Amino acid sequence: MLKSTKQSNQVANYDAIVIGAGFSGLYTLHRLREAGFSVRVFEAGEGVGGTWYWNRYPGARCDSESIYYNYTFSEELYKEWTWTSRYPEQPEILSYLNFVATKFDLRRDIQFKTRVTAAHYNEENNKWHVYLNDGTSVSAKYFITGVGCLSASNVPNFKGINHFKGEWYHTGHWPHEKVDFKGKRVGIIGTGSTGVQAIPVIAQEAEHLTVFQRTPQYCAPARNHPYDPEYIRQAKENFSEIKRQMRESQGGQPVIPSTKSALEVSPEERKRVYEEAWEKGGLGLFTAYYDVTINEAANETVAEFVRTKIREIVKDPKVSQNLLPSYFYGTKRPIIDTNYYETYNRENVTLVDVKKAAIEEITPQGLRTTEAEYELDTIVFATGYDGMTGPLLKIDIRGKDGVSLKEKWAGGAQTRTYLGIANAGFPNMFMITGPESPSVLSNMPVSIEQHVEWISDCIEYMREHGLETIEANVEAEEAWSKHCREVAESTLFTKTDSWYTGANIPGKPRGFLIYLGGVGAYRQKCTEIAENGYEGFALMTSFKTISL
Ligand code: NA7
Repeated sequence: MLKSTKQSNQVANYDAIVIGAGFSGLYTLHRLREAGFSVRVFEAGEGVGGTWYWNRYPGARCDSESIYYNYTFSEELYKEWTWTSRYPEQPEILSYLNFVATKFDLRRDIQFKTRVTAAHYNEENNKWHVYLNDGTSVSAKYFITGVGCLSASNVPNFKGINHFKGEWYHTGHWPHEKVDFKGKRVGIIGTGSTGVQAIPVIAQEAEHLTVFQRTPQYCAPARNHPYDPEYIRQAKENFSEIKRQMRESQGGQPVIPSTKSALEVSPEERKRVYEEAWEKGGLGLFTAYYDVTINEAANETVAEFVRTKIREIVKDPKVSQNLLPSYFYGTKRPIIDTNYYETYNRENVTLVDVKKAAIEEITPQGLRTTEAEYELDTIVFATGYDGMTGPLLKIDIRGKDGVSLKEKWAGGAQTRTYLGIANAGFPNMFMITGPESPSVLSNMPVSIEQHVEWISDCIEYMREHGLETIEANVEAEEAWSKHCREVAESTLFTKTDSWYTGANIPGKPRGFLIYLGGVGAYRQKCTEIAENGYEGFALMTSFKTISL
């Protein structure tokens, strides 16, 4: 439709501006461009990949199974790409996304090495003015964020960090060159999904690895293995059915939810089911019974099963005691690992409990806790992210009347969105997997595709109906946020301090910004809203507002 044009003030104007060239941005570009819109993507990295471009730390891999961790919008693409193993490693996912970018010729509309610093809505011309870190700006009718939920890394503000004489890295900004741990005394802070993946790999190379653990974790073995070509052939043959099941499921993978309570079966039967899940590997413990994340007693049955495994695997009883988690199983990200607990049996690995003896300071030579000093050559921060709102609030986004997203969300305490896609006061702005959508508690590519398709269908609808702006109503937003909170509060998720609740970032208000109703139900809701002429949104032509 519209071609990119230069306005009189030389600002390039597009139909849509997209931030980020990960799974979200790549598909948005493809989809909107195919529909005839002019699109420009801005990406801080030097290449495509998003999360998988930045997270190059040792052991980085995805915890969704490969054959489900990909796009399903193109059967041809699905059939052309062949995954090598059950859980894809970072280099393979990055190759996949590069393959996608080449196949659909996406790079020509992506400006790399460019960070969006601000985006302001101009009510006079109904356009978004987007400011870039090279000092230039561009404008567009639609402003779409594909910034990911976990791209604002969290390096805790430890005293002395700038005086450390060795090297330090955050896992989310890992160098492109291999980091050499040979002969080094390495310290790693953090035992979330990232730390658990990195620890066994670094331990194999480092002279000594000291793990600084604040919260012990529940992990289950990944049992990763190369794919049998016959399994892959069948998956490709059953593409349509797999796609349907993923889209209608709870978590974005074709898992049939259990209808049984963990408490209605005998302890022997429960143990049999948990042992089977443990042997199979993956997230089977999480989905074994429907009430694991909603009932405390049911939850404790899984929690104790994992603790028993830890006691069996880790030989030193003092170390195994320090590794026993006590929060509700699954209310932090359930982790799948490869030799994580086993790594604590190595002679060159030490576990330090920083809940008992907190980190006081990073010293020039290493790290000091309230109890001891550790000499280190390298420190790895596997300390996670300011999740969900963090990536959006890093950008100065301002809607109507110059009100910023930061002001609207009042530091996070008042975070309200409509469907996790739109915000009242921010016309023609769309968030892909924004706060209050299923996002990180689903298989991300499935949720991303659903948002991209919903948003691009909406933009096509606007064009067909000659509409100028679309904006969420305050009432619709309030109702959605309330529903989102009610669903979360009916589970155990809100009872644990985690990055899901914002508790990992000092001063961040507590909230739960993930929709737990499941991707199938959520998709249905979004579809109904669109079919009802975008219920809950105000749609405006240049002449009048149509409120629905
Ligand atoms: P996570 O899951 O947020 O883990 C961060 C880890 O770092 C966790 O063990 C934290 O302990 C620890 N941490 C954070 N700040 C500190 C301080 N100040 N002192 C000591 N320890 C600290 O991030 P990941 O990168 O592992 O995973 C993020 C997501 O990526 C994951 O959930 C998947 O969805 C993919 P805590 O548990 O807060 O006590």
